[in-house]
Amino acid sequence: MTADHGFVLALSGGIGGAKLALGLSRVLPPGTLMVVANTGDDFEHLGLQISPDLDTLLYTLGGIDNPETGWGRRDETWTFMGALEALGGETWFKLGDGDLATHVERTRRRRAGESLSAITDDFRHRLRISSRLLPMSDDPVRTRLLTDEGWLDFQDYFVRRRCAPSVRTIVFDGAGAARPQPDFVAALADADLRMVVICPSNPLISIDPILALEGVRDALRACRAPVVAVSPIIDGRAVKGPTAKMMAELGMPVDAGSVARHYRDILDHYIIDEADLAGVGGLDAATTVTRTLMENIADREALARVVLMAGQGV
Ligand code: GDP
Ligand code: FO1
Repeated sequence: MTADHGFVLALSGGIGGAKLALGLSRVLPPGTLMVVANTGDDFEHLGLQISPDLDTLLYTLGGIDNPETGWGRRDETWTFMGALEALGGETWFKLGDGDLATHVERTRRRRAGESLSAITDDFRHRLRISSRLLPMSDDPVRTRLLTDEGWLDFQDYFVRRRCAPSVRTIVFDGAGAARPQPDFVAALADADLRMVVICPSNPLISIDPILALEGVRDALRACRAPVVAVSPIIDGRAVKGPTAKMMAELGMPVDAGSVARHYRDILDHYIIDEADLAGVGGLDAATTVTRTLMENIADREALARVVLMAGQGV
């Protein structure tokens, strides 16, 4: 991946990460953003291969995301789910009619032997997305959680049990054997790489699976380009989802500094919200304080610009 002014690599989970990825894609020259997505949330459901974070990024970058849920497609219809329910099928994981097409086509092409990367690349071209979008690996990695209710697969914990169980341990099954996506690895060593952005995603279940892949943490440490992270914690709370609850259950202080310490060995620059200024003393990384809540497109673009400036200043 080349461009006159180099390119930016973003590591992302789903909903929070996709907000900043969209901002970056809108302020960078076309074709100069590469987004690497967590696939630890992927699972097989109703015989279909579901990749929630990749799809959230595809729909968000493609401008067809659902602004109410953050996942799934805009203007969705639910005929399939209704018909499935009438037949007594499983309905705890909601698949809209348009979204269903993504899973059916992905599953067909995976069974025909295509890699997840190749399918994702084709999908993003068809959605006219100029940024590259890669799964962190083409090999299966499955996030599982040890909770007070025993071991749970990720979507059983997240969607079926609505993150209610208390988390004791998180594992990424397969991460030790999974090969990081080759273009991702090459990007980390590319002289044209301007910076790595860790999006404001859940560090424990969205970013850690990417960092758990063989060689990724070392490559980030060795990488000449600066690593800039944005805090997913604002005013000591998560904007959405279980990040704060999980941090507390795993014994981490629930504040923005705690996330920076989690990335301590790879982080050059940390971006925190104005509301968290008091809680981030003593960090090794340079710090920028700004508004980090992304409520609209202008917020996403403004934060993206701050991130890019921070990366230049390291
Ligand atoms: P998931 O995979 O769908 O759970 O999404 P991510 O892991 O990518 O993002 C979840 C995180 O995004 C949560 O910790 C939220 O606090 C964070 N988040 C969501 N919206 C915003 C926002 O506007 N600003 C910041 N700074 N964080 C956000
Ligand atoms: N999240 C939910 O909370 N409930 C759902 O019914 C649900 C369905 C769903 C369907 C497709 C898809 O790509 C994502 C979906 N999500 C749903 C999001 C969830 O799977 C994500 O893993 C989490 O948001 C964490 O990334």
